[in-house]
Amino acid sequence: LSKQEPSRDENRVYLKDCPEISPYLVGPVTVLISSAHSVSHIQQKNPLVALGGRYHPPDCEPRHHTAVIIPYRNRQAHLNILLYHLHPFLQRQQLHYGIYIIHQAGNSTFNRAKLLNVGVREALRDDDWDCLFLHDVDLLPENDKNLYMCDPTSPKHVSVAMDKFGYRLPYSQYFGGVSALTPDQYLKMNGFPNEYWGWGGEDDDISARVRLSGMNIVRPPISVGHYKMIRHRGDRGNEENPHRFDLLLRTRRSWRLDGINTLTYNLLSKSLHPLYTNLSVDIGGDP
Ligand code: UD2
Ligand code: MN
Repeated sequence: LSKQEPSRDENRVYLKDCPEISPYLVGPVTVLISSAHSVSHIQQKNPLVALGGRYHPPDCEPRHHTAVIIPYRNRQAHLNILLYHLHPFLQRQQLHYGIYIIHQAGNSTFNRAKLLNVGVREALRDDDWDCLFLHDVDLLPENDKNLYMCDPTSPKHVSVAMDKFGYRLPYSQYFGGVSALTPDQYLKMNGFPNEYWGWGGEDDDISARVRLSGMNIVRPPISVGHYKMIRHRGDRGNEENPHRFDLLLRTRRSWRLDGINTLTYNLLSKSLHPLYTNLSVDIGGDP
């Protein structure tokens, strides 16, 4: 029996804490982007994943509670590949986790950062997560020592070495792809901008918010932060945002005025799928 606090979930038996370092980690993993993984096949391979894409280690009390938040529209094939890889990956890290798909309903221009704001608010309504992982649907981690846990002191940029950039950081302030924040860090920077409609710029705005709110960016070692991006074309409804450079010039003035404190949306549905929780949301459109 463990010493301190009782288990979070009263229905669970009293377990001892998970080890500091999971014994199940293997390091680099080969990620094959073969096409079809059916939902039932992924379910069979992950029998301990509960409805809504939720997981608790069966044999110890987890030290970390991570919500994986994925902005999403019309990428079913990518989603299935991600779920196929990510569920076993996260289980090897002995995390308590949940996977949230934030689906932008309707045909308005895609808005990745606003969807992430919605995801954070809804995930924290759902459970007491201590770490928010903001995750593109098409990025597959290639090393399970890339721990899906937060840094308690600083926002973490995680996808530091992607195949599409030759496994290097494209530029020093880059914050796209996958990042991780505690709820406190997220609140301190007033969340993410809501005004970036279409492709590009929102990641640089988020990066600027980190610095403007007095924080630094930390990163895992390049060798650990390897990702494969599933090759794809630009999506209809996510054309390059022509206003992104103008918006970025204003971040210094706008970050306190636009963010989690001004977020509005209409939650159309919340449904628990076997491998993830789907939130379909009306976030309005490009004014
Ligand atoms: C880069 C960044 C990404 C973001 C974007 C600019 C990388 C690896 N990622 O991605 O984080 O900053 O530039 O906005 O550099 N999505 C959908 N449906 C759509 C459109 C987008 O689900 O119709 C989601 C999906 O999770 C996707 C993400 O938005 O992975 C980013 O869009 P992208 O993959 O088209 O952009 P990309 O690869 O240039
Ligand atoms: Mn992409």
